[in-house]
Amino acid sequence: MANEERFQQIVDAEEKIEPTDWMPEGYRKTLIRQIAQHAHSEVIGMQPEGNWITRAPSLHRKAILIAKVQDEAGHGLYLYSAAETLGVNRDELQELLHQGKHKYSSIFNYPTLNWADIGAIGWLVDGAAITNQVMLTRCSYGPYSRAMVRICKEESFHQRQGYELLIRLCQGTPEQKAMAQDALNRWWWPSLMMFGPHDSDSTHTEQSMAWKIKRVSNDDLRQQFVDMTVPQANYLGISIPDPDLRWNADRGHYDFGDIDWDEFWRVVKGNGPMNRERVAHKVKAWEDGAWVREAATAYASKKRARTAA
Ligand code: FAQ
Repeated sequence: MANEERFQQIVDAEEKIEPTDWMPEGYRKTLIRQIAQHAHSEVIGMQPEGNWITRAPSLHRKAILIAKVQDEAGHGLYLYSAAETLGVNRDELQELLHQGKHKYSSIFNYPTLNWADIGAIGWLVDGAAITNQVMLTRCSYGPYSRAMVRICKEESFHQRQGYELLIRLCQGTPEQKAMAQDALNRWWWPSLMMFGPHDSDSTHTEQSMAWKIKRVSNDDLRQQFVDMTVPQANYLGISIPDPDLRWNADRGHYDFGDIDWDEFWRVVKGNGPMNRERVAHKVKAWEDGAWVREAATAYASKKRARTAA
């Protein structure tokens, strides 16, 4: 059977393509692009929350936040490993990120201005991430889909801790509730942008869905997220900053207002509020950590030499 035919048969049968299987070059390239972008997002995504570890209001909240930020680092590592199964080198991917040649999620280019932002990131950003990643557990590429299963379990804890933080704030003083509202006002629209451009403007959706890399389109996932999140905002007693948001009984979904796509593309192209700081911080951390990588490599070769002797 021809390679293409065998590949298509595996995809059609909902089985997994594994690293040693033949795959079209475009499939490999698309996966490298998406998985690398995803890995970079997890790693850069540590910054907005890491910023609040020293200022968490209690030991309990600090412990939760440290655990969450560590999880994001772990997600980055699984994902770089998944990308490596496609024949790329992790250092190469780092280099492309540091040079601004690789993208990462637009959401991490916004600042975290008050403690309620930590709740909003868990609730909205992790909520959006799970909505997107649950479909990726059914991705046709085995290593990526399996990484997603574990990541989704951890994201679910992240989402709940953020929502619980906001419940406590919304049940607190009027000032605390106002902080939660302010955070929702700033994070709502950027969270909707996480799902990417409208399907009609999405370069990759059609092909990625045919290959079963993506299983649901950007707009359908965004709608799922809005439908899930509106009742949660109602429960908190805070308002989603969208005058056009209303239940549409005919569609069985919430209608919502227009996204500012100029803002989206500005941020994606590197001109958001925090893009330069995020990349500069990442490059510095990479350079400052060089001695750790050198020491670990030296230790590993010493151990290998000892075992061989
Ligand atoms: N930001 O044709 P499409 C997280 C780019 S993880 C920046 O629709 P595609 C965990 C796109 O790359 C969050 N760029 O693209 C956490 C493409 O450009 P290219 C990350 C974006 O790939 C929580 C162009 O626009 N999750 O949050 C964005 O089919 C809390 C055209 O777009 C993932 O990466 C964007 N929002 O669909 C961590 C999930 N949207 O490459 C810390 C995996 C689009 O041609 C704290 N990724 N672009 O130059 C995906 O599912 C997909 O890649 C999409 C985009 C859905 C993001």
